[in-house]
Amino acid sequence: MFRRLLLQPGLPVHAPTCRSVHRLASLQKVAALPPRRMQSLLYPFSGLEAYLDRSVDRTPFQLFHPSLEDMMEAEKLFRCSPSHRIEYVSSAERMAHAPALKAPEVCFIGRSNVGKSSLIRALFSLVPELEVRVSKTPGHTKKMNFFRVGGAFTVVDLPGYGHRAPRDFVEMVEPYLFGRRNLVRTFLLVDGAVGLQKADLIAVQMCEEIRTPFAVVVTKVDKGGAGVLLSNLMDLQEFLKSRTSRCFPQPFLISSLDYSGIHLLRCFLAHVTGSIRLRDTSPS
Ligand SMILES: Nc1nc2c(ncn2[C@@H]2O[C@H](COP(=O)(O)OP(=O)(O)OP(=O)(O)O)[C@@H](O)[C@H]2O)c(=O)[nH]1
Ligand SMILES: [Mg+2]
Repeated sequence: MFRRLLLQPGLPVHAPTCRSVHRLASLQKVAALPPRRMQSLLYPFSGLEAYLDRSVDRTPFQLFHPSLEDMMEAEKLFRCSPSHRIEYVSSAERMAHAPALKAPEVCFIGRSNVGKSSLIRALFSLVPELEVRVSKTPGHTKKMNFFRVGGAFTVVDLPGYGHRAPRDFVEMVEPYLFGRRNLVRTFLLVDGAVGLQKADLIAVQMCEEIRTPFAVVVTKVDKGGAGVLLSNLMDLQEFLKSRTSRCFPQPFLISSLDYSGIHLLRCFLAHVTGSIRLRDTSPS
């Protein structure tokens, strides 16, 4: 199935980057922002609502709407301590080489350059010493990279499909998606500035066929403007509603640049891996 996603073989790229903690990486800093700014950072869909026709049903976009307290609880999991180490485990080119980990696992998949590694880096930004490599050149991530979040869960950064995908992308990723027993959620990333592409449609079909439920993450919401984003979002929502049965109905809007939606996604990861018990997820 994924074979059709390979447009061009990959070339090695080496672009190590330095990291510092973003000022909005922690909720404590976000909570000090003016209320409207805080609201749109934590729940990015709320920032788009003003542009939306009154007839559009908002419900699917707000299904997962945890309180600030729940997000704070989730954030604790993304902080390192001697008893809760957040670390890179290993990389694997084949399923047989994937580390034997028992904790629930989530993985991030999407076109090359859609922002998978950047998202993982933003999720782990409270651990600046943890290196997650990103690059503006497509095809940067060549292997499946495993990151352990204490004993709670594992996050897997997968290589991208499409332009400059690794030559052996299919051999690497398909057996993982179909065979990894502890995989509890697949996150399919779609670029919010360009919308669903042909290759993404194949990926959605693929996600429908694997045992694990999946959710869509809309990346780069800081780019392209609200009109373009909203139009792409409505098309995506319509497509997911009519063509999927295993996809969580709410797309997660994120920007790894300005941290929109990162705190909400941290909380969702903590929730789907059974790492926290939520108090309330309905919109207030
Ligand atoms: N404006 C903006 N740019 C982003 C965002 N996330 C990632 N990028 C940029 O997109 C480019 C690709 O980012 P990566 O995170 O390396 O993408 P990837 O999906 O891991 O790519 P591959 O490893 O090649 O599959 C980089 O130049 C990032 O800086 C975002 O939220 N907003
Ligand atoms: Mg990458």
